[in-house]
Amino acid sequence: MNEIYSLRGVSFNNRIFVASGTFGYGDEVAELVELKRLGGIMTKSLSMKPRDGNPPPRITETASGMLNSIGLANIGVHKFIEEKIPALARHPCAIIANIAASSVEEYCGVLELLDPYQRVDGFEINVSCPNVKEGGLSFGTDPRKVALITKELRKRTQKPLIVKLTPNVTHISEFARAAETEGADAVSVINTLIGMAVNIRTRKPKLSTVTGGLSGPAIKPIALAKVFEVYKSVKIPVFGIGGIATWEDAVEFFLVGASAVQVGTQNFINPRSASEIATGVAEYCTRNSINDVSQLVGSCTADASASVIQSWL
Ligand code: RRO
Repeated sequence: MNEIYSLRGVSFNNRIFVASGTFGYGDEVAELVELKRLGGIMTKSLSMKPRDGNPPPRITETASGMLNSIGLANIGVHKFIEEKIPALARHPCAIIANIAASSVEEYCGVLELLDPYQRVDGFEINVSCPNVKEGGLSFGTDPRKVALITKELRKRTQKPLIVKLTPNVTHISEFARAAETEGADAVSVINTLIGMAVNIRTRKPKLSTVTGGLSGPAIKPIALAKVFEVYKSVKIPVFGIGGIATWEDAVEFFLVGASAVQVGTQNFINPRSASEIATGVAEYCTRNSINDVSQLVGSCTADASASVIQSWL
């Protein structure tokens, strides 16, 4: 079966990617994972200057999920260019640079610095970090800002531009349409959901920032509904993310309309999970005489008009 997936002229090994923030910059786990079995690596979000992130504790486990409040800790774009791009040169999978910023100017500046590097195959624009005071959700919850950021970045690159959306809004489809209208090639659906956990002995929140972003299997049903909503609302491809732990989960996302998927939290349990999921999806297709995953995309026979979300589409 044909596993290659293309977006704006860039070919990916397959449709299974690893989600930003769960795979570092791609070099840390390279020796553990068969990278040619991945469509690509979404890097940890990069900002212009290095950031230490939020104080600990910034990760806590919950039932079927994980709460994080990393706060955009990252090495900064300059160190990424100097140290990581050379180390990624021989990786046999795509590298998508995820960018997060606190102003439109910073998004543009980081993208302009990275765009000339051939090793950077495309961009994922994070307008959905739940754990920073400036930028993050203040952009991602205003469709006019999502439109403006997309428009400005589109002028500055011919590479794939993927906008990563937050589920922490009423109608995510409104934001997907804003990104599509201004030239995004795809949207990633979804970033983490705002959540909270409390230590009953100390009566204090378990995270230093009180709330954090919930990920893992706990959010899969929400992510599926959001992907379905967005798929029904836009023509550009959707990267489905949210609690994918097995190849069966990935197939569910394809069926509700994802053209590609990202494996996130599961990487912390098994860094090989994405490559194993890629193999599982390929075997499922072969068993079912499916020549290309595109035949699965959106083929869930759900009647959108029977759904309560119909009026949002
Ligand atoms: O670094 C983080 O706290 C973080 C980011 Br940038 C994001 O996009 N999503 C998330 O759950 N955490």
